[in-house]
Amino acid sequence: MTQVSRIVILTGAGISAESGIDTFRDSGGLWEKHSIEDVATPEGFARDPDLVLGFYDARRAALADVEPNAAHTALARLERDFSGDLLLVTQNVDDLHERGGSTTICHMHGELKSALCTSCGTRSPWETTMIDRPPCPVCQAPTLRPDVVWFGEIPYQMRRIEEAMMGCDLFVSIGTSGAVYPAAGFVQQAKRLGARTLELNLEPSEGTSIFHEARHGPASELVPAWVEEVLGA
Ligand code: BJW
Repeated sequence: MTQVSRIVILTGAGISAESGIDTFRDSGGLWEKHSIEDVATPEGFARDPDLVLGFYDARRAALADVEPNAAHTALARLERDFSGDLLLVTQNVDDLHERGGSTTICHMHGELKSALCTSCGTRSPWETTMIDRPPCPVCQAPTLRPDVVWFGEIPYQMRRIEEAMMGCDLFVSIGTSGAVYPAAGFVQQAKRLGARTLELNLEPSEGTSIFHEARHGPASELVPAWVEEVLGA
């Protein structure tokens, strides 16, 4: 592998699949069991807040039963041992990158373990349930919602991501179907800016032909092998 000095990594649900967290669009995934319009839009939340709060409460509670896998820990090793710049951008709302040992993570679609107050706008760390309408730790209003990015909302930290994309020489996409924008457009953006692009996914994603290189297989195998290559170069 040629020497690289600035890497942007984008991860999606596929990196957490082998830890036991359902993906969205695979067979048996979350969108087969729940309607996107009902649980992942602001309109769905306004229509039936109990349904949405219950959906995210259950997913938050389920985090207690899963552990990071070899792909998460390999990315943490890369962060620790890589001498260049690295930004890990995840679309995932789970905390497996943190628990795998990564420390600098950009959660562009928010986090299950965070609450957003719709009254005062504060984002607070959150471990328990929201369906019982607990008060916001800051303004006390019983108006918390999951701090996740639904369709039609603007993802977090877009400026930070764009800045990192501008200077990167390698963009790597791991475990994402490439079906949701703006993340699905990062590969084109990176290419336009002159970066090399690599896909690591179980199967070809929607945008697989855009990447300079695509490797297909389970993240727990592909990611540690790729990290080994980068650190050994
Ligand atoms: C493995 C594996 C293993 C399995 N190893 N791999 C028309 C055109 C363009 C855009 C739009 C459009 N109409 C509407 C839009 C915009 C819209 C959008 O993209 N819609 C599409 C459906 C077309 N996007 C938005 O609304 C976004 N906001 C926005 O655009 O704002 C405007 C703006 C942007 C920027 C600047 C200024 C303004 C917001 C999108 C929010 C997405 N939210 C969700 C829910 C989050 C909360 C929650 O978790 O419930 O985010 S939806 C869901 O999809 C979740 C995920 O992060 C996201 C992506 O899914 P992901 O991670 O790719 O999972 P899967 O299941 O799709 O794929 C898993 C992959 O893993 C598969 O490929 C497997 O093969 C693989 N895999 N096992 C390796 N072991």
